[in-house]
Amino acid sequence: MVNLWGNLNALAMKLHPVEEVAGLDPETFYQSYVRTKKPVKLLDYAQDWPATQKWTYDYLRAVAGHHVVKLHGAWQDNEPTKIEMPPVKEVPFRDYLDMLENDVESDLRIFLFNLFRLEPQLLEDFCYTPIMEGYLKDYPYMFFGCAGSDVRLHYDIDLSNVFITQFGGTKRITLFDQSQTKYLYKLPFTTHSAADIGRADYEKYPALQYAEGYQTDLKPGETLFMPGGIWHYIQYLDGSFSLSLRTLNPSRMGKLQGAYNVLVIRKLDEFVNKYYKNRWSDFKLKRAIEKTNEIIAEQEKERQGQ
Ligand SMILES: O=C(O)CCC(=O)C(=O)O
Ligand SMILES: [Fe+2]
Repeated sequence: MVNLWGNLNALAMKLHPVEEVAGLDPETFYQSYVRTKKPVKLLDYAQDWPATQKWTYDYLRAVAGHHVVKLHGAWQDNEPTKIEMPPVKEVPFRDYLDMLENDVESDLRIFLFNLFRLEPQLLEDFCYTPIMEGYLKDYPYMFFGCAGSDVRLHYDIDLSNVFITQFGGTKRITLFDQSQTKYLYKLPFTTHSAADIGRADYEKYPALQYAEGYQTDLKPGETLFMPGGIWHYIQYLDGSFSLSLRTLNPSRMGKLQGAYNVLVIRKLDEFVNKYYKNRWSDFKLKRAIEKTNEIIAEQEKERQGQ
């Protein structure tokens, strides 16, 4: 297991453990976690899935090793405010799986991978566990990452709920709910933070130290419920992979906001980016920093006035 980032807990952010539960009925789950938008680890969500035993690296190599896959590199190498990440190379899936199995340290990742379009028989190995309704069954996505890779702090643009089940190794997941957005240097017109919280620079991003969230190490067979709109930052401590199943945001407001983000905000960002490229990304970074620092200055003023 690698940890190239140091311990986030040692930093100023307050990070609480995520609750761990088993045996929840749908109503209790809804009332305690969906409605309140609280993350929770579901220890038995995947307990009846053949996948938890079957999806070894050998099995994936045998079933899908011949497909050519696109690998993405470190998100920091991609201009800090650019959202689209072009792949850095294409390799046979089996070669990449070798890297994961051998815990080769690298930034290389595969994200939002619908392996099931290529190999539909893999759909037999899991089910949409009926703890909640509204699964987006056309979008079962897999995420793969080498030991030492990380996923920038973001929330999912469509505001869907995510059930993320882990295979092959450990992932460290740091979460913040929407109340913390004011401390997280959100880039305007995106759902991404400008800050690299794995290597937090508190001089450039002082507000990060006020952020309060959760952190958990997700182990094989465990599932984390990430409620719609929750910020997540992910560190691959080992080469590993997971399956993310999504459900629609249960509130009408959430659905509308999600659709608006995807159809209007993202398109607008892409459009302006096309014409103004660097000026647009410089503007977004500047705004993210200014806005967050204004909030902090305001907060400090109030505190001193009390
Ligand atoms: O695990 C990963 O690599 C990213 C997962 C993620 O961001 C998601 O499921 O929304
Ligand atoms: Fe995500």
